[in-house]
Amino acid sequence: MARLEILEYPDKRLRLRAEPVEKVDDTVRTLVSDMLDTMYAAAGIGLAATQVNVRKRVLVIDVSETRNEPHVLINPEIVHAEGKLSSEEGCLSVPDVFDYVERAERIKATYLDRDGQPAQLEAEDLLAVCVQHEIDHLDGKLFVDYLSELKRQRLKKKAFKKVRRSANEVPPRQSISARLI
Ligand code: K2U
Ligand code: ZN
Repeated sequence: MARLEILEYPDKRLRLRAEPVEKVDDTVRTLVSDMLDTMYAAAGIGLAATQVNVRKRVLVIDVSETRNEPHVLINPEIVHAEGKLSSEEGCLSVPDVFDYVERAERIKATYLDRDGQPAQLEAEDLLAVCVQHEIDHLDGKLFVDYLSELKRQRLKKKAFKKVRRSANEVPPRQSISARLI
């Protein structure tokens, strides 16, 4: 079981659309285990394969207090949605940004489970919001895309500054002699 690197906005790979899983085999099951490891380690309640740079339509969720009731959805599709719910969202791929997003209050989704068997999930409230948030990731969409243009411009500017700062912090490639004391 491994903890995977989580891509962070504005990484363009977060914008790639994930492809359907053709066969739920051991490779997919290993990915699911690693995604669950990564989600729990990051204290998240959901994680999509896109966030760990894997372009497969796989997501994991655990909204339980006890952190031991995982949902694994492969090739998820929302087949029914109703109601409206505005709730504060965050994202492991957009650190330190939290804002309100309106989504469907209740959904029904079809998917394949870890054994490749067709299944369906009826969800409401936080679980419904999380499923929609994670499926957005599989479509290359982030929750910040629902914010106002002004908010998006501000957080984009801040994110690019962070990327430039971290690039400058990486020690320039030095000759060996320069590294000797
Ligand atoms: O997709 C993710 O990044 C995981 C989200 C799932 C989620 C977002 C909004 C509404 C419901 C679920 C995170 O788990 S949100 C919570 C969070 C955010 C940053 C750091 C830790 C936890
Ligand atoms: Zn997210």
